[in-house]
Amino acid sequence: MKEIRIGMIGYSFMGKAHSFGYKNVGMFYDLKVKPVMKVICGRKLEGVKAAAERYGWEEYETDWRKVIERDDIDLIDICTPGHLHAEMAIAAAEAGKHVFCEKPLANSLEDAKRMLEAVQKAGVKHMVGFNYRTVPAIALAKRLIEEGRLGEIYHFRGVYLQDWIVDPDFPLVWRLDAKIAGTGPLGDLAAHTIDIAHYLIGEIEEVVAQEKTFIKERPALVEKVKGTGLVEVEADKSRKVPVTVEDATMFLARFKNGALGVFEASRMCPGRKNFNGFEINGSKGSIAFNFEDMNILWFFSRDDEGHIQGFRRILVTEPEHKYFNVWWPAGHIIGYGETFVNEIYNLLDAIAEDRMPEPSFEDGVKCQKVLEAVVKSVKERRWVRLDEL
Ligand code: SOE
Repeated sequence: MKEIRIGMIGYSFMGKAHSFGYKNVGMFYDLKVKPVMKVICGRKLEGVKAAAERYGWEEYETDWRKVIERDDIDLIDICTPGHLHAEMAIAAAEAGKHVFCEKPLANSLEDAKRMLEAVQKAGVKHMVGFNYRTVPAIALAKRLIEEGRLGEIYHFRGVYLQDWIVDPDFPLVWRLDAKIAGTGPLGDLAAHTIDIAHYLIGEIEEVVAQEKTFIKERPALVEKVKGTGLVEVEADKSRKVPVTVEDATMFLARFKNGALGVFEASRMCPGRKNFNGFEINGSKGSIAFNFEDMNILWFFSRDDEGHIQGFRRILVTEPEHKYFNVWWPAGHIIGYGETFVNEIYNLLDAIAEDRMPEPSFEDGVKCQKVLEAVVKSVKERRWVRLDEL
């Protein structure tokens, strides 16, 4: 069987999630190509060595350019913070490698467009890590909409809420530094909601936004390498540094198909741990979803007879349900990790069949345009049309 030899750059949260995907995909999916976890790359030798051993990579490296130059690597998987995505993806494309890049595609629309141009010029396959498209309940939402069960779509209401920085003593990690992350929950969380909206509803035409940074400075970060070589985060309370991204963002949107959108992303919502949720209302019905109950889709149909009308709770674990049917018997629910296995199957199968995976860098650029329009709207305090960008 043809091998796809992978070089992955980055080994923290997303590096671990992608490693979980490569390691398990062959156990649940019938593959047409064999993924080989060849080399993992990271800045800190102790950390990346420990990650290689723990996650199951054959080799480890601290210089990402050496990984890209190797002729025994077919696919480069970029799991770094956003400020490095463009340089790495363009170098990988120019070296003739397929590219899988975490979201958001880049920290600017200009960089995202350069990345798309590079992969198209190189003729390589490219995918962006919007893993939530492979949640079985979200795939079912797409099926119900495509079957016309919601009728004409009036509203998309999406929120992505977390609470991990609500403590003012939480240190200034990279996600709170604009030089590295680009934006705060806008690019990190709302990017997912925007992609889900594109996937389920269609393209956005214009936005108007507001944002706020509630906690304007935080303790400096002290990184300690743990015994296992992986990095631990500590706060140096004697030193305060400025937060340069928003803590919360919200925006209104008008979709090209006439639907109205409301989007919110915040990390300041005590009790909301990874509340990636949406509700869609149409002329014939509604659906509602929240990732913290990821195996459930709520569906209301006006076609039901009056005396039995109501939101039904669909447990999305039947063989008919896309992205669940390879896992377990009905009712044996799945979790966050399985969405990486599902998306990595999509990537490998597309490469095997010589077709473009979805979501590709084109979808990544579409999302980046909305992110850029939101930033512009906040700055200029006005509605911004995407065709202005
Ligand atoms: C933010 O904490 C984060 O890790 C995002 O970066 C991921 O994309 C999301 O799936 C979980 O939360």
